[in-house]
Amino acid sequence: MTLHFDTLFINANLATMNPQIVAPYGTITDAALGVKDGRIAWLGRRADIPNYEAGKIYDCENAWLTPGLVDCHTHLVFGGNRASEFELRLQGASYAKIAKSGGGIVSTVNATRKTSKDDLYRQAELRVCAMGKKGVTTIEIKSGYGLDIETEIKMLEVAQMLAAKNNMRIQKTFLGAHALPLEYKDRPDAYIDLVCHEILPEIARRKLADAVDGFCENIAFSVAQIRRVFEAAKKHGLAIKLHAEQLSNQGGAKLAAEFGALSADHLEYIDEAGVMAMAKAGTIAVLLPGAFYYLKETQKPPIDLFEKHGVPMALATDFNPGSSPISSPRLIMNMACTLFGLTPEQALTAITLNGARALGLDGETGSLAAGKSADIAIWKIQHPAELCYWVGDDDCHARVYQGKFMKNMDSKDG
Ligand code: DI6
Ligand code: FE
Repeated sequence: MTLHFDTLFINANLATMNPQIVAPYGTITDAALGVKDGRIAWLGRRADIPNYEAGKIYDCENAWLTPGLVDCHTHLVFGGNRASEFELRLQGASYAKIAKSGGGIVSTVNATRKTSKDDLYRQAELRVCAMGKKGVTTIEIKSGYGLDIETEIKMLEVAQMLAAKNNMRIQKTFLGAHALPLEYKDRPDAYIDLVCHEILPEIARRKLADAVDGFCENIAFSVAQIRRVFEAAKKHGLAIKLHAEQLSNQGGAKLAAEFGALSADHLEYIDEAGVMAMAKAGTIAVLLPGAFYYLKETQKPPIDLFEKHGVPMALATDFNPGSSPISSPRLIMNMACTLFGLTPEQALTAITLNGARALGLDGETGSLAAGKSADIAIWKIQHPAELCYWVGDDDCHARVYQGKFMKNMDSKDG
């Protein structure tokens, strides 16, 4: 039998992140990987390759191939920026205090409402391109800086346009319950009505979202209010995610688990009962050390409890203009190790396989395995731990998305 490949990568080291391969990182050294019709058709030791014909052969010169990185939690479509709030926070104002005095998320809502769709697109496209250079092949983008029907739709349409044009898989999440817009001041339940009865159904009708998210926090929405949003999401067949226990323990993670959420995110203040509920429901813990660092938080998420109860951990940038203006997944991996105590192998698993699980995409991407989409990042390193070790110089050498090869133009090597 002869295998036919469009492209065969040779002289590669594979960090497959496939849990069925027992070596650390699911490593296969002296490997080859064949791609056909955008999917991984074969991978293994080069010596074991069967008869094949290949349209192209790419010599990796001993580079490491990892799954394309999955950034499973971002807010990267937004207008304006919040550098002035950064200055205020450096002078001692807290994130919660700024939010309560009308700044924070609501100030980005004002800017996003005012920004045209084309301008939002242009700004977001630069961010997506920068992430592509850093080895990302899948990005989740949330709405939530509109908080009215027009702007929520505008944001999700921008996310959709980004997907079509940028060789990037984009998952869209509707985050209507992110903050209370000024026009609903002191009427949170009326705003939740608007989300559940008008905005969410219209977004579902237009197929603009894969999932629904909310911000369950004392500066945002209560468990009872988020419950109503989740009920509406269920009714429209949308997956569920939640910003939970970021600044206090509200019991959001338990609620998310009750609704079979794909993920609960942040989780600094989660307790053991919340972790156990997530374990039972198969809900992924998405850790966001960028926001923890940027807000100078001190309470860390309970990594030991996630490990004890077998809750898989994912990692993401949380790229947003307020609490995490950070577009580097590798900086986030470093922070996960230095601040939260993950091992480099856990960090890479978290931003590949478990990131895909947090989006319900692990059948499609997140590890190097035959049958999955050929989403690959190619790195000129000697060992995968270097992905967490170096800080600052974090571009990949080349990237493959659905079998399409893209070399980083400013890559220093050959
Ligand atoms: N938590 C976050 O980390 C982002 N949203 C949220 O609910 C921050 C959003 C922002 O500050 O603009
Ligand atoms: Fe967030």
